[in-house]
Amino acid sequence: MITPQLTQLAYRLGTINQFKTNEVGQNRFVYSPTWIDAQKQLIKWGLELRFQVNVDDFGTTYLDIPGTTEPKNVIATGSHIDTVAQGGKYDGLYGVLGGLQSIENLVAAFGQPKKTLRLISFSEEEGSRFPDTFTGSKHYTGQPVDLNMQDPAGIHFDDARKSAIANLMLPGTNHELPQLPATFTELHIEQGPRLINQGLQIGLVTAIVGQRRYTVTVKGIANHAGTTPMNDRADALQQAVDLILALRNAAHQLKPDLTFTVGEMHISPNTSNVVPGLVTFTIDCRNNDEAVLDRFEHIIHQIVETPAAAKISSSVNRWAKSNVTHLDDQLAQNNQLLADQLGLKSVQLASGAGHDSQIMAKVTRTTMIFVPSINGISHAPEENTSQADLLRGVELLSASLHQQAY
Ligand code: HGY
Ligand code: MN
Ligand code: MN
Ligand code: MN
Repeated sequence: MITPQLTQLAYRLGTINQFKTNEVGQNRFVYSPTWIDAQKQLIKWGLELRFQVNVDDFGTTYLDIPGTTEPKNVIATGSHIDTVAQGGKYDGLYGVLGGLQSIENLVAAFGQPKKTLRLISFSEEEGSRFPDTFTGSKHYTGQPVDLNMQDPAGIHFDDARKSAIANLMLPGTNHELPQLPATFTELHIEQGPRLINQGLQIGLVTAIVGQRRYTVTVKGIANHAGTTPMNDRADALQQAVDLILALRNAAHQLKPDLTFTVGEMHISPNTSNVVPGLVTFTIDCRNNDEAVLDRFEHIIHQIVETPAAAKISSSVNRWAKSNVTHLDDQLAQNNQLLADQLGLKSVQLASGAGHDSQIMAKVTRTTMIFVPSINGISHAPEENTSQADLLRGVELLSASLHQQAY
C-alpha cells in the first residue's frame, strides 16, 4: 500500500532526478545548471510549505519551521544536493527530501514544534567538481574553503559560486549564515552491502571512516610511438601503472581493510600513436584508524618520490583530508530504542562512506540513520533502495525529530 508520504517522497525524488545532463546517471555537480534547478526546486517547495527559507553565500539552503517556545534551539536534519559523476538517485538527495518529508509530516500531525526544526540541503559534499570535499558543511561550520580553487575547465570556485547563487535569490528567501543547531541527524542510504545482506532495515551510525584524497602527477616525454626505442622512452603512463601497482600492494600489506581507489586518470596527449608525456591520477584511501592513514601517506610519498627511470619525475599532492569521526552515542542509542518501538530491525555500525555528518560532528551532537542499498551499490546509476525502506527511514527520522523538538 503506497502511503501519501511515500507518493510525495517518490514524486519529489523523481522531480529532482529528472534535472539531468545527457550523461548516464545523475551528474549534479555543484553550481552546475542541474544543481541550480535542484536547489531552486527545493526552495520553491519550502516556500509553498511555509518554511522560513534561507540560502547562504555558498548556496546551502536551510528550511526552518520556527519553534514556539525555544526558537533559538534548533534541531536539524539534512544532507547534500550534489552528486558524483554518473551517480545514483539517492546519495545525498534522499537525506534532503526524506528530511523535508519528515518535517512536513510532523507539522501536519503535531503543529508547530517547541524547538525550531531545520532541513539543510548542503551545496557540495562529493568533491566531484572542485578539488575539495564537504565545502557546504565546512562553510556552515566556519571551516576554511579555498575560493580560488579551479575545476578541470579552469573555472574558479568563487566565480561559479557567485553566478549560481544569483539564481537562488527568490522572493521570500533570506540570505545569511544561520546559527548552528543543537543536534544534527543525517538520513542516508548505506551505500554498502551490510544491511541488505543481513536482512536489516536501519543502520545507526556510530563512526565515519577517515578519508584522504591525493593527485599524483607523472612527467615523462611525449614521443613517437613507432620510432622511440622501448629501452629509451620516458613513458609517463607506464610509470603511472607501476606506481599504482606498487601503491596498491603497499596498502594491502599495511592493512587489508585500508581502501585504496584510483578513480580518475588523465593522460596527455591521450593519442594512440604517442608515448604519453604526462599522466595524473587520483588516490582515494580510507580507514577507521588515523595512524594507518598517516603511515600510508608516508608510504605514498616514499613510492611516488623515489627517482624513477631517467627523464621521468613524479610528485603527489593531498587535496582532501577528513578524520575518523566518532558520532554521538546517546543519539544513536535513542534512535535504536525508537527503531525497536517501531518494530524496525536495526544495527549500530560504522560508515565506510564519508558524510557531511563528519563535519557537523565537530560543532554539534550528530548522528546518522542508514537505510539499505540494494546489492550494496552506490555512486552508480544502479544505486537503489526499496520504496518501503525509503519510507522506514523517514518514519524513524520523524520519530527522532519529534522526540527532540516537540
Ligand atoms: O565519497 C564518499 O564517501 C561520499 O559519498 N562523499
Ligand atoms: Mn552522500
Ligand atoms: Mn557520495
Ligand atoms: Mn554525505
